[in-house]
Amino acid sequence: MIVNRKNIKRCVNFVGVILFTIHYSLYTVSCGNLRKQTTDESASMQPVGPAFCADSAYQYCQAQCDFGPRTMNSKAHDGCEQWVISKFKGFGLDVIPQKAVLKGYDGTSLNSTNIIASYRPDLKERILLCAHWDSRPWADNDPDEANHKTPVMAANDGASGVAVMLEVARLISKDTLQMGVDFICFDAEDWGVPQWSDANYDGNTWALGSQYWSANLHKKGYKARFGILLDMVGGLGAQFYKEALSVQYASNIVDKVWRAAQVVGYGSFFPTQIGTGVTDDHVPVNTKAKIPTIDIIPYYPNCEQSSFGPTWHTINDDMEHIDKNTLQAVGQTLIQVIYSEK
Ligand code: AHN
Ligand code: ZN
Repeated sequence: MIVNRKNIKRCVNFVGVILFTIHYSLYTVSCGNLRKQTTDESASMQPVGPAFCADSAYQYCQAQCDFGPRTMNSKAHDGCEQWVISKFKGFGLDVIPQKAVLKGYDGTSLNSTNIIASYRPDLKERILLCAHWDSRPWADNDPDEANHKTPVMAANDGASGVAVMLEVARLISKDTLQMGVDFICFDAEDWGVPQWSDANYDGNTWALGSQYWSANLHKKGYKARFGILLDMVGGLGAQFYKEALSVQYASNIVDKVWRAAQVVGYGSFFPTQIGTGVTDDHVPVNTKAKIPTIDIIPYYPNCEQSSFGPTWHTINDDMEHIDKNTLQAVGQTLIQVIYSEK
């Protein structure tokens, strides 16, 4: 076997999974079984809440990809929109589709829908989870230039975040939490100026859906205690270093989430070092909506293709490169954060 960096990472993941399985077998029998609950103050120091089911999240990822690339103004985009809405509604959540026609970097009109799904909309105390659901229309970072105008399947860069949110929604819908949770699927995140374009680079050409929502909240005066953005949370070999802007805007939330990852046994996926800062959906949510929000996004310090990983904006961002272990690490960490919040 050729030992390259990928293989080493696989081995590291594998050891992590074994340790996790031993640790978790104390609490769970299989996906779907509730683990021990505690009521005392030490609750957040030990695993709490249901077992996140990565098989289920993986299926939600696959289901989105089965529509094809969900690029703006496409049939696949419309089909997936209806599917995501019906899934959240099926879990008993209130869903608001927020429609807007947004302008792309070249003036193209983008028919956009932010999908907002609310668990216990009656409660004032709320947590916000978010991810983008659109696919990049161009694989402009592909090693082969011939692919630079081919749409990206976006299994990781799009579907994975929504998949993890759907699995969290499915699990919490079976409980009566004393905390509201909002799930926002932002549209039109990935229409930023392509590398092959002559247009001037402008950071504001990304994250169009979240910019719109932040300036036009779905409910007047909407507030959340904090927000967590999920971006590319299913990639093989992913590690989530602390994203630099998250540390700047909401360091206490970063600490809370990274600690939760440790408690559930996934600290190896969440190094405590700081990675790069990323222009992403959490920026307008912080600066415009004023909700302290962090970004869980991978950082590959040694990857030549991209610091977001080898498949970023390439035609290889497909289900073949999704790892259930990564989905599990992020999903269980979120469950820990949600069930620890009082
Ligand atoms: C920049 O490349 C500046 N931001 C990337 C945000 C992004 C794109 N996330 C996923 N796709
Ligand atoms: Zn992208």
